[in-house]
Amino acid sequence: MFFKAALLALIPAVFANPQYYGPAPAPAPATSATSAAASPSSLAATNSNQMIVQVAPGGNLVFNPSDIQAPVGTLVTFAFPGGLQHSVTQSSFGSPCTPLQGGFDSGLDGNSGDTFSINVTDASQPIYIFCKFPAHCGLGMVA
Ligand SMILES: [Cu+2]
Repeated sequence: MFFKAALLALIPAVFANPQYYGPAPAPAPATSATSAAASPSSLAATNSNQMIVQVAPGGNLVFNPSDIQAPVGTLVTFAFPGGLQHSVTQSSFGSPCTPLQGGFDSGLDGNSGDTFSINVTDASQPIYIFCKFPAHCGLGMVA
């Protein structure tokens, strides 16, 4: 219910959410994401165990939505727009534009239709992400 929200995140703030995604699967930018108990789904439709986050929708340097609460078992799938490269890179509170050591990182991806997914394995801790393309984080591309 959060995706598709017309969120024009004008405030480049880091939002703290009580969730933790755990170790990321190996970066596999071209995989289509389905959760274990789900039928195939497109990026336009989610099932109860999947949330879609758009990466730089419409060329805006944001993640949309930039603030979600995902219970354990959720597959959070980031959808890349193609064109300009972006990434989904884990950071930490206090260092929102610095990769978290040992954190996940999609790598820079400019291919339309590519996705990067993480599984929520612990909902007790927040997780922070940013785009590591030069300057994007400082311009507000955080979530
Ligand atoms: Cu970016």
